[in-house]
Amino acid sequence: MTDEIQATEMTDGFHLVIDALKHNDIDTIFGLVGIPITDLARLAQAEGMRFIGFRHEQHAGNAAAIAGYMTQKPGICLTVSAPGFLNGLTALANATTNCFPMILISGSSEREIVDLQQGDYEEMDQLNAAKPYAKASYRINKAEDIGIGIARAIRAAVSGRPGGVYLDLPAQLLGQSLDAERGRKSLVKVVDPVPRQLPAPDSVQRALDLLKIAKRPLILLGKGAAYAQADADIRAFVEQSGIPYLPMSMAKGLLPDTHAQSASAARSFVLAEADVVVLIGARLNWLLSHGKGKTWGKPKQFIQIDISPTEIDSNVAIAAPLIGDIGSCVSALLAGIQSGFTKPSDEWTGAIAERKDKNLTKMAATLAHDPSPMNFHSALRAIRDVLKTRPDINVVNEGANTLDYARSIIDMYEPRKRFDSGTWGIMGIGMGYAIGAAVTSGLPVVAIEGDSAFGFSGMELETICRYELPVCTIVFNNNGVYRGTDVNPTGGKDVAPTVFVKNARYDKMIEAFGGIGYHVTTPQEMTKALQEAIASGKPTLINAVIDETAGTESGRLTNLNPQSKAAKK
Ligand code: ADP
Ligand code: TPW
Repeated sequence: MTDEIQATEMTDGFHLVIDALKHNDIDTIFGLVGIPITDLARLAQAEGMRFIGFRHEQHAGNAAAIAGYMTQKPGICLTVSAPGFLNGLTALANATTNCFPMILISGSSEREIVDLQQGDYEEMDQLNAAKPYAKASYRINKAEDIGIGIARAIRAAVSGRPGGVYLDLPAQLLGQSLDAERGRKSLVKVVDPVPRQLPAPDSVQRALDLLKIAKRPLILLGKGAAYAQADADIRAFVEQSGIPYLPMSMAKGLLPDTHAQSASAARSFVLAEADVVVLIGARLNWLLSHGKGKTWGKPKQFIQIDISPTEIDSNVAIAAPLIGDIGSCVSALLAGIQSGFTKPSDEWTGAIAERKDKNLTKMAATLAHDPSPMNFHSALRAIRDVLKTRPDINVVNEGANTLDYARSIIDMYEPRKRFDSGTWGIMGIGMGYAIGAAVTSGLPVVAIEGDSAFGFSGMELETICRYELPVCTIVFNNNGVYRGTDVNPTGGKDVAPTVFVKNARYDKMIEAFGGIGYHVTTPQEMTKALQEAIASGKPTLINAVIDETAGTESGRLTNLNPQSKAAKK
């Protein structure tokens, strides 16, 4: 009798997907339901996972990506087929570009109909569409392969250089049934998903030899260094070597921005003057002027630590590549300097300190102004002073001027607390990252958003309110993209391409969903509103009225605009 019952116990694709995720300690899915995955979301919740439902898949994907960055575990985004998948694909591509581990799981329509292009509901060849934008793409066709398929997706997302993985789940797979015992046995727990990768000893020696002859060394920390969670070794290497360092935007807080060796306030000077630069998890892409040109001034040699061998020599020749995981590479360098290293000369550190003092004094004077209407600086000064008292708070930041000014004015004190437009300079990460960060950390989030940037994901305020997340969104409202003063040269009825509705009240948007809105026009009001918002632990939005003339076109990227490039020729 017992044997008979056991023999008929069955499972199906839906259950196996959830079982396989849980078997690998994945406890949260970010997504948006519909055919064929609604029951998958329901089941996830019924089985004790968290399902966070969004209003648009791109933001669910961004939440998954940032969760992956914060935890080294792949964030999961679940979508329906074709349009839902495509909405999620932007986030997948952004995750791959930024080296964040995530898995986009999309339901898909019937293969035989899709492949013959017979016009199925939401028909699309999703697997091939995903391939160019993902680190890896897989489809599972048989229920007994779900265990291995999910294991493969997890390992692909987090091992080596992390990235976005696409996993295609055809509707018929989810409905397939399988003997429960066979199903259980088919699950795979990924062993050592992020293995250490030790650098070769001769590579370490080459790097140390170069570092030891450097006269004006500089360490550059990128978000790969923050991702690696090798915080103590990185700090020890910086402090014991005495080498000044520069954090890239998302590496801010890896060491507190107030650290004596931070050269952020003398950025242009150190980039131009350094003779040996140690890149730790930072690519020499556009954000670093490709490692050449005026920004980099005097000739220099690079030591580059990266897990991806093909990153080396991508833009300029690298004198000493160090391939391995950042923790292992940095601890090897640390051991090397502990057996003999002369700290950089007073001449070098003194020159940096002098520049820093000069620039910080200048910045303090700019920040001290109290213009009316409020500008980016005075608003950010108020925010900076409140955030100083809460170093545990996550900061999300996007926009043009809002991004550029906040990055330099808001100090970070703890690692992996700052999430921004990143490698693509993408707008639209705001609410997705904010939700992902709040859900993952259980701590408050302050999202500092240009009004244009906010618009890309603004509807997710409802998601924030629905899950009662402690997210305070600050909209820097200057009536448009970059600023609000452009005019239509024809004098016609349409406003200029960069201009929005004047004096919009974004605070009223959150009130529609039961959140708390604030409308502020002075730094004093900003301070009070932000303090209250954080203390409340509730979903809040501060509509901050910023001088509509204050912004510059493309913030600090004006030089990348084709018209300004052409003007220089
Ligand atoms: P940033 O934008 O802050 O300059 P990038 O995203 O350009 O940083 O660079 C991150 C780099 O870090 C990538 O080249 C990636 O391969 C590397 N990376 C990510 N994780 C690790 C790790 N655990 N160990 C070594 N390198 C890593
Ligand atoms: C997906 C182009 C770069 S910055 C920006 C846009 C539209 C908005 C700037 O205005 P905002 O900020 O947010 O009001 P501020 O402080 O200057 O007033 N679409 C995508 N990504 C990008 N980067 C753009 C468009 C862009």
